[in-house]
Amino acid sequence: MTPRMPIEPELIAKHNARLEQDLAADYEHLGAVLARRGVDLEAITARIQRFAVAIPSWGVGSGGTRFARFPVAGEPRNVFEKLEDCAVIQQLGRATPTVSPHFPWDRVDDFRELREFARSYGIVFDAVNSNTFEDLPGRLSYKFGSLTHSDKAVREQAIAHNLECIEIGKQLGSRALTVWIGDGSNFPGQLNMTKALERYLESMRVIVAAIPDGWRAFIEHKLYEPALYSTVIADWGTSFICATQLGPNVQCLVDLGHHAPTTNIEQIVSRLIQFQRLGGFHFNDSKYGDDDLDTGSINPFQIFLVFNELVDAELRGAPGFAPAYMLDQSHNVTDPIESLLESAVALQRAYAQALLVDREALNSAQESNDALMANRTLQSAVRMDVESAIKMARKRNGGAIDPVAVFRDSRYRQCKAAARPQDLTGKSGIV
Ligand code: LRH
Ligand code: MN
Repeated sequence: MTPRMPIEPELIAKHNARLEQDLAADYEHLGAVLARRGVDLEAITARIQRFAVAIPSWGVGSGGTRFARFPVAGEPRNVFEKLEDCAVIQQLGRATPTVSPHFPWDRVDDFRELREFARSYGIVFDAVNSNTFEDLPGRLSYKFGSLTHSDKAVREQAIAHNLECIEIGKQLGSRALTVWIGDGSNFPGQLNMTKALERYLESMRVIVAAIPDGWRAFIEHKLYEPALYSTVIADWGTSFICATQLGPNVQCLVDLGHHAPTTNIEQIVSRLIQFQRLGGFHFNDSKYGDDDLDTGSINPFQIFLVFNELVDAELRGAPGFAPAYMLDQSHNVTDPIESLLESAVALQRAYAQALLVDREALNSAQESNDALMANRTLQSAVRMDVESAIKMARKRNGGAIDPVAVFRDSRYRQCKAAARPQDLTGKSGIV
């Protein structure tokens, strides 16, 4: 069944026809440059074609901060409209075939209908995200925590929500549950930090016991926010210890924005790979805190260094290496569809450049402590212009050579602004 296409395929073909000749010339040039290095461009392009990252369902709406949120006209009002927009990103970019949903934000009455709706666009559901950081009317409050709350009734409510997310995920065809909790404290002395982690493990054991065969549970750590003094799952070490305590199907999820600015994230990634606990990523970028900015928009070298570890693991066949790639961003001043298109490309770029690292030269420089040559080996890969390889991979996957140009020319956003009337008065909050 050919998936439904939200954008006229003829428009993509018209745009590609104008760009194809230049692309062929650039691609041939890159092929010659890489051939001189003994690298087969076709092999690189084939790997880029297989690269995939999940779209966060909450990412196609406008994001905001605690100060304000400035909605984009025509933004999605429910999960069905979110999936339509995700289908645009997949049709034009051909690197985002899955969507990671969040509950209760994406709750519907009939999850099988939702699965069918997604399938009609060729979209599949990725890891489900639980939410025990917001209160629902008539429910116990998570003000002082959820899975670690001192009140057993609140912990049981949070556990029940996660069990429900697993049941929903089964109906949607997901194969993982991501558990991020904001539990922590704002004052020294407010929380018994040992008891809090004991309660976390006690609660997670119930959740993990309900994880179906073939599924994984991802623990997402975060340094701070909303808790501003201590966070129960604050860093990769705590996440790793908990994963090893909870079972082999429990792994650590690395959200790039969840670390102090100076943290060496690529080393955390190499550790989690080494001990087979790297569950996956929430890719984004940041300058200060958990800014959830577009991937590669602030520090593209950071993303490259992370992919340098991932490609090394992929090429050496690291045991248990199967990271789930997802974006987790908040689009406050751009069109979310354009930002997600560009962010998927930023990941393809980092992946392609990491594939160009001369690993033999790097290894001998490292073994002979030739620091300059080792760093230069990485620098020469990250300096490679791989745009034509990414464009060729996208075109061969049936996408647009210039997705943002086609998106703008399609006037999709303007059409949706008319089709999705809503009040654009900004209220605060990230989604
Ligand atoms: C927490 C987080 C988590 C999501 C939320 C939307 O900061 O990264 O992954 O549940 O953002
Ligand atoms: Mn995240």
